Amino acid sequence: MRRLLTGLASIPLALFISHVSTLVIDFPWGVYAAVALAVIGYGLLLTAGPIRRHVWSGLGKTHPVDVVLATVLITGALGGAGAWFLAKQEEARLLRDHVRNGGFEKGADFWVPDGTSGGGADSRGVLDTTDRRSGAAAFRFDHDSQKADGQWRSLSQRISRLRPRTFYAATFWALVSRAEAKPLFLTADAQWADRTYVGNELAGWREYRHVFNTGDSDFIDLRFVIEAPGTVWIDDVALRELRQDRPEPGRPR
Ligand SMILES: [Ca+2]
Repeated sequence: MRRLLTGLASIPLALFISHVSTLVIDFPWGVYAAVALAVIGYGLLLTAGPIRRHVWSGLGKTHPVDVVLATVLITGALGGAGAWFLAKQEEARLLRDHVRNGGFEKGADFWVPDGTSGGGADSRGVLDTTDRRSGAAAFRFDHDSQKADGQWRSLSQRISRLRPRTFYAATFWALVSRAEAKPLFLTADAQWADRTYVGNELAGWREYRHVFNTGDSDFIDLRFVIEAPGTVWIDDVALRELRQDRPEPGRPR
């Protein structure tokens, strides 16, 4: 009887662990643990005393074919439901946006203005409620210093609980005005090595995409850096995991 109850209890527990592990801590081993727990729970259920007595020893003797068929059907249905649940969960994970306040609707909350380096870049970063792509606000950089080492301003957000060795795509919308070529870039690595620059066109809001791999790290700093004269607005910043079988390295950045 205890085995029957343990078996019954372990299946919802497995669902709960799986749910928590993907949505709250984003921990892939949690899903594997949940699957293992569900399988063990089902095994306990099938071999529990009451089931053994009534099904395997009772019905199994009088209607063996029916019992085998029913077991196969139930196992298949549960397996299918489990696979469907995991697929849905994977889908939800890939849709999840990891950026907080990416549309600047809560002002500059969660964003860190890193000021200027080198001392004295003529540069400002403010919230703009007039020119924006969505909602009520966007973030605007005004930079007047000529391009030179250390003459930059940045705005960043640390994003943690990411998966190591995983491809992510950061997307954002930008509007550029009175700017020199390549006034601002987005980077996600500590060395600022891999950069996605905005153009200097005056063609209205345009979406940009920066694809990167987390390497051994489980966090990144998503950082916008302005380093050439111009005014650049950014809005609707988002970060989503890419399907691991399709990192889309060939897409334009
Ligand atoms: Ca906005």
